[in-house]
Amino acid sequence: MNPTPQFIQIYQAQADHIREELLSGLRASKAHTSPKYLYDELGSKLFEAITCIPEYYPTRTEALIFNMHGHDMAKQIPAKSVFIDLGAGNCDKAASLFNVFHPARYVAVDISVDFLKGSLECLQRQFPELEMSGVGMDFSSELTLPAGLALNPAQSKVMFFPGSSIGNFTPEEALTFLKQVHGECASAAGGGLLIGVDLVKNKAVLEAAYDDALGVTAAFNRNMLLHFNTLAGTNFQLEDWKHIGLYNTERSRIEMHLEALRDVTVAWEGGERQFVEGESIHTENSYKWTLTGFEDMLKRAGFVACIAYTDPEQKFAVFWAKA
Ligand code: AVI
Repeated sequence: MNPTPQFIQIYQAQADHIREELLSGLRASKAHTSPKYLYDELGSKLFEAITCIPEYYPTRTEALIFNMHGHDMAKQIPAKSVFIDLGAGNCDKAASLFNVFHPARYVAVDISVDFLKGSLECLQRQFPELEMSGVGMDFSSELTLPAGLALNPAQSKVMFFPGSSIGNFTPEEALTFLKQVHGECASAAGGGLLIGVDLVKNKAVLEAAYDDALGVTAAFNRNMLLHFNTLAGTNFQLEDWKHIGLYNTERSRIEMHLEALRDVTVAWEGGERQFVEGESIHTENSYKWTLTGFEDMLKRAGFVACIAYTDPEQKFAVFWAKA
């Protein structure tokens, strides 16, 4: 067995393209950005801190569900499959399941191969028998696994998308994405999707999770302004902006915004945008699903059978969706 993981980088957006995307969102009448810009180096660390705060229940609850139901899941999920981890990050979640699902191969996909390298090489030393590959790609708008992976068509594929990351897609984007996932894992060899989904619940519980007492989520959101300054050359000042995390009941989503505390002019080379006090930049949506609503979407995406595993309070669900 080759003890060195294979790495493939598909495409990295160019600095000019990123700057133009950010500035066009800033110029829009309702200013907005893509939540992917929350994750610079500090933003990723702040997100890790969020997963530890008492109010942010999703990470803990998902881990509880895997503890409670992992062995039942393993009866449904084909063993000796290729385990494809979408948004693998530090690979910890998938690694904690290797001894439950016994995959034959592990493919970790993340926006940056550089970020994956350290974790995957370390993981390979822990699991020398398991073939591992890292793929650097932004699959949020298009998911096609690279031919360079040389996946064996006779081997089943299990796609893994934990953490309720699907909540950061609009329902339309989520359906398109799930169809692409289905296209990747459907084969005569069997296969499917293991996905974590945050469920609709009491507004106060949701809002506390996205506006915690310690202010970690506020720091995570406001840090995007510093990232913006780095990527687009803007002159955002942290003291002009406050974090907002509110549940929009009609749309079943948490909305994060950055609200101007006073009239502010944001400038960059060749342009500027004025904000009046109280005006905001919409930085993230985090959709919450019902069990039936999400199952319905999985079926519309092409999955033939679904099992939902939940915690006793039904805060969160992990679906196994058979392709
Ligand atoms: C990554 N994603 C699933 C998180 C969520 O809950 O939507 C991001 C996050 N935003 C604020 N807190 C956590």
